[in-house]
Amino acid sequence: MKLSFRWYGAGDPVPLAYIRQIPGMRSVVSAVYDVKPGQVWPEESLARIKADCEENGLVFDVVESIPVPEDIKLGRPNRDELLAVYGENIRRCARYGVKCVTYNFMPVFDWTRTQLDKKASDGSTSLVMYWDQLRDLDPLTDDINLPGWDASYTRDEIKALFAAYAAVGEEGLWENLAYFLKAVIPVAEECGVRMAIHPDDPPYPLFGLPRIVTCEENLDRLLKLADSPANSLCLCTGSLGCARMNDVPALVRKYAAMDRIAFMHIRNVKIMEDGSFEERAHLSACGSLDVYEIVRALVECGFDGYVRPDHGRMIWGETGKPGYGLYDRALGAAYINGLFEACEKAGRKG
Ligand SMILES: [Mn+2]
Repeated sequence: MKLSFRWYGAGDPVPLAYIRQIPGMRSVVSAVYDVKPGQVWPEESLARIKADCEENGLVFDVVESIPVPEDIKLGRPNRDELLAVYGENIRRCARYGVKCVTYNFMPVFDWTRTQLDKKASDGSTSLVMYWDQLRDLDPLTDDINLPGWDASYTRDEIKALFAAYAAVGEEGLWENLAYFLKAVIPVAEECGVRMAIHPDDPPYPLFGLPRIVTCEENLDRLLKLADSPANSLCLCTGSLGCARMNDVPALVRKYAAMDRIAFMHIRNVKIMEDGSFEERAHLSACGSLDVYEIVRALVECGFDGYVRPDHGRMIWGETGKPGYGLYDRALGAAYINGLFEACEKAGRKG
């Protein structure tokens, strides 16, 4: 596996000079943040990220993400133009050494949480989603502003988007994803890039918006839409694992054996009795996921893709981007390194 770390560019409070000090760290996961979705990424921006990483002894070879514009997800008439831009961005990334591009196909909002700084008994804070905080919210009537949601939409724009997605529905979203893949996968194949779709987070519909990258049946359907290693998964253990229906170690084993995982996001979550969940430390004992079994599945399948410690808690007084501090993600990286070493050596003896 290739150990990687997400870095939000020059404005990230975590400098590359610190990231390089994490034992075994190899790759940087980043993106161009200075243009809007649907625009071409300036080559200077990609060249800058690559140079900054190289100066710090790191490789810039994973992009997270090239965002998919809503008009593509909705199948609107201007999508061909936007798909041409998307393809051009993949080509540009490849020109600067990128081998894996992450994206998601979630309508309107990315991840949903109700609180970003929930304090645990040890004084650390983390992201949580509690149903009792969410249940009574209606984005169409309330002026809700959940953490992580794009606040640039006006309420009328949100209403229009919700109505558009209601009309598209789940099957329409599948059709639009198929159309997207048909345009994008040949480009990725041509330039040696693996596209890695991130599961929906959480993996079930919220506020009536359709969600499709959610469970084994749907992951199978997705991979069949384009039967190519360029159409692969970014298997996020915390996103799939916050719903009880998903047996994450089994999913990892299945898709790693098929060589359809390009990128692993490893983190732990604790599922509460009512289906709410809390992000926890990476250790198996801290949450609902058996992280040892997940890594063992990867090792036994000969996984050689990218792995990053996903969201960390805020610990030791660190402040910054929730989920993306240095300390707890570095602890996660150390733990992941340990699990890989143990599984690899056990495998050799067996
Ligand atoms: Mn993730």
